Amino acid sequence: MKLSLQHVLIVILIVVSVCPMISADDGYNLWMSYRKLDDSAILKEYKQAFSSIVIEGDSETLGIVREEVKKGLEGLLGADVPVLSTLSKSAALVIGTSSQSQVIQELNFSNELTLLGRDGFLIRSVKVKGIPAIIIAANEDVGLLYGSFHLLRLIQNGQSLTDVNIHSKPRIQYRLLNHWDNLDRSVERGYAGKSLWKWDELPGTVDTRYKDYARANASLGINGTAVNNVNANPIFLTAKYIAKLKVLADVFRPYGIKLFVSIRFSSPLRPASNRNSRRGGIGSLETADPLDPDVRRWWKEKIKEVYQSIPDFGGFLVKANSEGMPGPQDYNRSHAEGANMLAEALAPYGGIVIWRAFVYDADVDPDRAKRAYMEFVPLDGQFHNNIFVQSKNGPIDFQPREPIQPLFGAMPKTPLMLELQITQEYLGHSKHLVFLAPMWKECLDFDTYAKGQNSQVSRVIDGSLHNYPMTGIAGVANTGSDRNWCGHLFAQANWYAFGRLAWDHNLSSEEIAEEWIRMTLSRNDDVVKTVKSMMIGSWEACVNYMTPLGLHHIMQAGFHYGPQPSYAKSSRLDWTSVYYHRADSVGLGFNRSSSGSNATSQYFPPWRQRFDKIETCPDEYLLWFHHARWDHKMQSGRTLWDELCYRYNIGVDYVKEMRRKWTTLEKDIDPDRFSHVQEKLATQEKDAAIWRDTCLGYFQKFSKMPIPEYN
Ligand code: GCV
Repeated sequence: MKLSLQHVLIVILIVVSVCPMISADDGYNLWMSYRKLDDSAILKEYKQAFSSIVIEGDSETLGIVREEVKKGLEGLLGADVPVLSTLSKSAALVIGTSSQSQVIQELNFSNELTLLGRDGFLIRSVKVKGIPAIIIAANEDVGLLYGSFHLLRLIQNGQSLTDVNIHSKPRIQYRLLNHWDNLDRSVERGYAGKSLWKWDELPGTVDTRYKDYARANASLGINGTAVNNVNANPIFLTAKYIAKLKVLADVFRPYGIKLFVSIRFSSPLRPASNRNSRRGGIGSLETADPLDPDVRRWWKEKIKEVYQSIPDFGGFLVKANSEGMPGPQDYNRSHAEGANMLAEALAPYGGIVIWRAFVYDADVDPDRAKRAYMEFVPLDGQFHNNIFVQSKNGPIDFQPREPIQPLFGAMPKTPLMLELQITQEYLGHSKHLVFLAPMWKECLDFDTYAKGQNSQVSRVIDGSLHNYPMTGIAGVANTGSDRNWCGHLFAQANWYAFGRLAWDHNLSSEEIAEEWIRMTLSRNDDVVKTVKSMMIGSWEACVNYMTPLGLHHIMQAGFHYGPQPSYAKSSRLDWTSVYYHRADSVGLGFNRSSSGSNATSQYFPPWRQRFDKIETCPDEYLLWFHHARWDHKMQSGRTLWDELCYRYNIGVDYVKEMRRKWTTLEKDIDPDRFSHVQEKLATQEKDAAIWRDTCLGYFQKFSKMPIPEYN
């Protein structure tokens, strides 16, 4: 069939006009949809300020900057904004480093720039030969990239740029995502579809999504990613896979992102006969003993091979002697000896080791919460200086609420990297709306008292407390191949919040939520207010309907979604629920005080005493540290039993209220995203009630008390 030019034009017109409608609201663009601003006064200000963009210099990163700023400004202003290489006569946005841009050089910001390091940037309104300009200046191109995203964020949030003067640099050096992605594209604890990485297509086919992923991370300042599961398959270090990793590293590089790999400690060994085994390797050695010369040689050669393909390779993430993974203790060597062997081999290339402290060997202590501290604190000072010990925020395992892991503050000679979980393994997967910034802030702001008052966890991990030679934070990613990346639209806010806090842990949850809402959903003040009010209390609500008052680890075995407080039979006692809640006719909770496991002694005073005494222990952690009587008087004046019932109920009520609030936004949110969230909230409400009813029904068998009327 022959098509006339007219037909072709009609088809093109239809496609062009329909496509944006389909793709505009599917969540793919995350917080970077750059919808046109509607406030006419601010629009006028921006239009005047940005009649053109001037970028001097050339590099792959600058190419990205050019494209992003043009796309962003044109979308937001709804006008053409030309990119020029020199300043014309009208106001412009000028972007450059002093080494590549004459305008920036002449402005002579060198003193200020030296304070901003490799990643920092300056955004300032100035006059260049009488012409008003807003400049983004940095020492490196990647700083310009971060600065450009920041400027676009300010504009998306409608902030006035008159007399703008911003200096920004990250408080933490390594800001990483950790993917628990497997070779077969399944994602351990992933709830957003398959893994983004298409290993069977690489290195030949490069999915365009890799770039979009890198762009999203760069927009937040995330500068590294460990692409595979910590329950690592050693195959990632074979030549075949190094070639695939190289392609990813090449895509990520201009976005300022370094590639890291999770390794299996036993990689030098022969492959295991059972493919599903967590032991075995890809080599031909009989041992993986870190002090064995052949083993050390094996790693040196392997690391050399990696760096030949990926010269800026970040390093290794290691889960060793944990949950069946091999490690140095298999050869009677310490974690430090194992980590040091790898660190020595990586050091000549500038690579680092991230050694996880997520260990809970039952032989160390009967209380799981104490084990990591007991294994790692004695090793402080024994790790090479290119090693991080990476620890989860709490002593157990990313539970809805945990007190902080007492390692923070207790290892002054070892850089500790904080590991947070963005994916909602224990917080309702991608079915529940739970904004995690308040949880992470609670951890970051917690004062450990390691060196007296003002020894917050944030100061441990940003290095200011102990002068660490390097600093880091990692988030277990919640991304997948779902069109909207994270499964739940609101789970995007957790990726966003992680990145923003990694850059600046002083930001408040409210600020972060507000930015995200304005950039993603709506700039209407009433909508912003309503959505923010839903998000801010959603974590506390989830704690209430799942594990209030310090309860923990009472979820469905394996799947980790619904409740299963009755779970009592497992190959390991510390995988059951009854081990943790210890409900009996007297009361509820795990006695970790000095009359119990004495985990309270791992904290610095005054927390040690405060947690230890039931009278002074905060209600939030009561059942974490104490076996409290059912009639124990809580701070509210209620008995423990009544308070438990109350908390479960207010948790569920919060979800009901979120659902009601969301319904009021029907006319303000596009239909696709509106109904997507509405359906999720309905599921959340139903499942929150299941949590409440199951847990209260179960605990009532012990308390033998009536469930009070609740309004
Ligand atoms: C990657 C918990 C999770 C596991 C995870 C482990 C870890 O046990 O349930 O899926 O394994 O933590 O952090 O290593």
